[in-house]
Amino acid sequence: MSVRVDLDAHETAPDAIKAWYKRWQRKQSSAFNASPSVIGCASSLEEDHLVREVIDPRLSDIGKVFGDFMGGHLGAGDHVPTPRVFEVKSLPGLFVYPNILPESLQLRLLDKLLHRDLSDPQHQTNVHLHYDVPYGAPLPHSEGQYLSFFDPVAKTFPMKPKTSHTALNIPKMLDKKLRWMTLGGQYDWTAKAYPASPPPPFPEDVKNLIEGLFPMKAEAAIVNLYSPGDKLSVHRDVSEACAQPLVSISLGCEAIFLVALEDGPADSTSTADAGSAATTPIEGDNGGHGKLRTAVLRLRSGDAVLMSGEARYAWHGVPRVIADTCPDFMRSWPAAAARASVGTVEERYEGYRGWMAVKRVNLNVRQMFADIAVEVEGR
Ligand SMILES: O=C(O)CCC(=O)C(=O)O
Repeated sequence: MSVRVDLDAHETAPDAIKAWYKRWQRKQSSAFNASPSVIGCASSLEEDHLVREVIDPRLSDIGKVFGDFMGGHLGAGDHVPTPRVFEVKSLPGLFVYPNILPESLQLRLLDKLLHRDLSDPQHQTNVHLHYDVPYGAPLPHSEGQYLSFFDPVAKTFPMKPKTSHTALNIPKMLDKKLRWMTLGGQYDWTAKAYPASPPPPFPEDVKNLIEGLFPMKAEAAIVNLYSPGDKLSVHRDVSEACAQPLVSISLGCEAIFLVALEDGPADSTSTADAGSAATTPIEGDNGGHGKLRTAVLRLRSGDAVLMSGEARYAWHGVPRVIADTCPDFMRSWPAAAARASVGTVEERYEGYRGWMAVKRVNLNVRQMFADIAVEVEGR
């Protein structure tokens, strides 16, 4: 599949898709439980009318990829499960990897994203748009790493509004205000484009993890942060200069993830392979177009979703983050699982114990540029 230069990053979703998203947004939570139309509702995913299982040979070496990320060892309780991969029948190219990341790796990924990468001044956040975000001095012996914003010392960092925005401090920023951070390519949400200037390097360990598991290069990422009540409107990601897959990793509270494509006038796009339960007749005015092909996924901590092929450019959004669903092993993060004793290194995050119990963090990784075939000159 080649890059779709015809797609406009500023275009909004067709009315029928917006209406479908709204219907899901208004549903009672019970609709997300044990519903036959929601993929991932049951405690384990199995082949059914919505998904088919596929084999991904690249995952045969998954233990090594995880071990490298963890600096050589996984946690004592972690066995590396044989990863299972499912393709959504209605949207070929949309793959779900349920529970692919072991628990200790999920915690380590949070550490890296939210202690190390969030406090790296090269990475923009939504808060930077309105405030001068303060940083401490680089930590000694840490190759440019700065003090985590979760450290008690960061509470005193002065934060200046750039415009007439209300006063903010680091705890308030972490509690609710922080909604996204960018890694690698620093996506400009207003221009809906990547700046021409060279991006900061994509964090190498996260890059190796993503590239070891999925068929893509990790060149840009958006780390989305949600609290229950937050949502992400329906949109599509079309600003990358290539059609390589995009991967999305969920940590913390569960969420409902909607994906849809509107087929063109009835006879122009085949829906032959679509699971019938996920083929929705358009309701309301859709300009005379055909059908929606949809998928509703319940994403849990440790799940990954890969959007490739025609699903790479599908409309998608998060209408709901489900309260009280953060897994037990993660609820106390950034504090240690057991209460840390006074004076220990672990104790410094005690003030934020349980922060993650009411959060969902989504690591959404993209390849920005096409793979360039290197021509080797003959002699
Ligand atoms: O939070 C998610 O699961 C999806 C995020 C997303 O769609 C995006 O960052 O473009």
